[in-house]
Amino acid sequence: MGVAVRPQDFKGEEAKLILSQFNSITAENVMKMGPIHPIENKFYWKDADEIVDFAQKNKLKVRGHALCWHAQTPRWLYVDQEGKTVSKDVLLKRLENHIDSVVTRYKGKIYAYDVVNEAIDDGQNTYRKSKLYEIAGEDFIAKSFEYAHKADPKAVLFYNDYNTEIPAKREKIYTMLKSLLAKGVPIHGVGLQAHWSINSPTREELEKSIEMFSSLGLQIQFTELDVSVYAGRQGGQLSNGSRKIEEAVFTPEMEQQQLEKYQMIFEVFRKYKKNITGVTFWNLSDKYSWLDGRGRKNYPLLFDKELKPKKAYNAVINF
Ligand code: 9MR
Repeated sequence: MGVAVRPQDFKGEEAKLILSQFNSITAENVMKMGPIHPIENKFYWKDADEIVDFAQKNKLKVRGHALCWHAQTPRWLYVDQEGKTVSKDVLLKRLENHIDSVVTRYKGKIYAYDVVNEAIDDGQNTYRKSKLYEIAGEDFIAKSFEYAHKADPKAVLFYNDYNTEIPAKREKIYTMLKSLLAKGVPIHGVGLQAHWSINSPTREELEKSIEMFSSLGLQIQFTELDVSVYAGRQGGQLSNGSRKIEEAVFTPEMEQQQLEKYQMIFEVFRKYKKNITGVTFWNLSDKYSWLDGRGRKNYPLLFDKELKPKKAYNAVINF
């Protein structure tokens, strides 16, 4: 059971909560390419090291997140000194250097990686039309896995995405994974992000996803679990840019609906426990969640703003 953390969570009450409830951590942001590799020949390791050191000291596992993602990439990755877009060859070399450096540094300390994050399109296209795709086509996906595997053959490598319970997107991810496996690409698992809400997914949608991805022989991890208290699919996308957070109330209705959703989710997780090798929550408590950045306060986690267990927590652990 894991949680996405920031270095500032390693102090005081937050640290105690992490250590009492979780045995795995993921860096919410500080291991992404932008923060860790801001300039071509310069890495900024300090924050990522802190995450790994905290885990080592306290015997926690670490999931690495994320080696290759279209968002939070540094600008230098795509352009040459004159500012012109680089060739596929150059882009792949840069990607290899990045992946190799990160995976080698943390070899034996990070047991699993989200190697490629969110490469599939939410709309009509198969692949997301990202800068990575524009320059390298779909090859950047297989290559990323090969680079990671070469750097640490023991690391468990995941493809990670959101909205994996929506049939059209699930199908596209399934087809891509199947073809990567058929080509012998070293991919061991699929990360289903699980940015969910009080009204989605349904039990059927969730079970179907687990069954489909397991049928490929891949292990499954739920990598970014939270349950928004607002209706609608939340997806995994970035904030709407609004900086002002309106203090919305966590109503008894929200509390009840969220509790029921969490209860259903964990019933399904237990039913498929043979296929699921990890569940990671995206943030620790309702005191801070990335969802707050969408303009209104959200309450998506199992611990409240005072870090106390919510009713949903009891619903999850008592079965
Ligand atoms: O929680 C992260 C948030 O603090 C960042 O601002 C955001 C943008 O980079 O990324 C968030 O985490 C994302 C994760 O890395 C990948 N899946 C979707 C998550 C929520 O956007």
